[in-house]
Amino acid sequence: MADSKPKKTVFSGIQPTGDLHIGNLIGAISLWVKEQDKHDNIFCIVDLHALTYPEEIQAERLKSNSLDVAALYLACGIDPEKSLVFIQSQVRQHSELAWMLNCVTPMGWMNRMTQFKSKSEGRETVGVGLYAYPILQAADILLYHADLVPVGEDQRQHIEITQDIAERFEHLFGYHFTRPEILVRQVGARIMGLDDPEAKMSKSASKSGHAIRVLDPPATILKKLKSAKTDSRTAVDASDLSPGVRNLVTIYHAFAGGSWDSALKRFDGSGYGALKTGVAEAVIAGLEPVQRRFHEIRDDEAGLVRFLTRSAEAAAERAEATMRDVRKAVGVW
Ligand code: AQP
Repeated sequence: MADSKPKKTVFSGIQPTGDLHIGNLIGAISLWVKEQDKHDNIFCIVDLHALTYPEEIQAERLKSNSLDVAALYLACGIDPEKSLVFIQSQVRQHSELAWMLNCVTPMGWMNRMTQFKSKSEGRETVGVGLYAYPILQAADILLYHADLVPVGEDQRQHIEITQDIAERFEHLFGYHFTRPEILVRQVGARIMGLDDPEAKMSKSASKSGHAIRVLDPPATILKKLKSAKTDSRTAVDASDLSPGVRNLVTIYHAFAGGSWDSALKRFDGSGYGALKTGVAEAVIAGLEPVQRRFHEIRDDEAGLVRFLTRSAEAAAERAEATMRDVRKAVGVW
């Protein structure tokens, strides 16, 4: 008998601010792929979010980065038959709802956002857009009445504020948005920098040894892992992992599959040289098919743009259905 339970709607996205790294892959995309059969999936390339660092924008580059990210989604295993994949700026309703949510979100809530604090640190000028970033993210999610948002651990506070914004909107205007829940991996929800295991691996970090890019060639991956920071010991002690060693075992576990215990057992007592080589082998083997598919998809740019435009039209239909009711609730035309 067919399962009559309606599928849950999943929404997530990545900003095209640079080359994706294995943290994005492990923390977010792998979770999307793993769960995609079960749900109604919407995966977005959130280019409007990338405008929050306007000094770093080069228009042509941003457009091409968006295509790279879309090709990577598909190369990593997002199936267009099961998931909607589109570029955020092609669906204008995201900006429209974001404005309405800007108007209902108290500034006190935004002042508590820790990511704003870290992302604005050291910058001479910080735009209002960076401050309001979580509100645009809330609009992305609420527009499709998403039930689940699969993301890395760093996004938890943003999903919580999305629930609060939905509640305040309902209180003010009587319109009910589905309250989204966060979906995170048990292991690998926060991959740390190779050069600094206390800091999240990030696209925008500039040091070359910080992140493994999804498109890094094998020799680069090996080199980066060989120089990953560990600790003053020489061999893995499974009962007492330092942050750097834990990060490496976590990366191995994400690529090799199997249980956390089997990953630990595999390296317990191994020297750090063997650990790093073992991790590199798993990462290189895991990324090889992704890189191959990426180039096949990306090389047909016209085909990719056609696909994304069609998907954006389908997304816009769903978004417009929400916005018709939202406009009515608010009293705008
Ligand atoms: N280090 C990480 N470990 C696990 N998950 C991570 N994510 C990001 N870094 C890690 C998850 O990847 C998704 C994409 O996030 P984003 O591009 O929208 O923004 P971000 O979180 O700010 O990612 P970056 O890589 O750090 O980019 P920049 O440097 O441009 O800000 C999210 O689900 C995120 O949790």
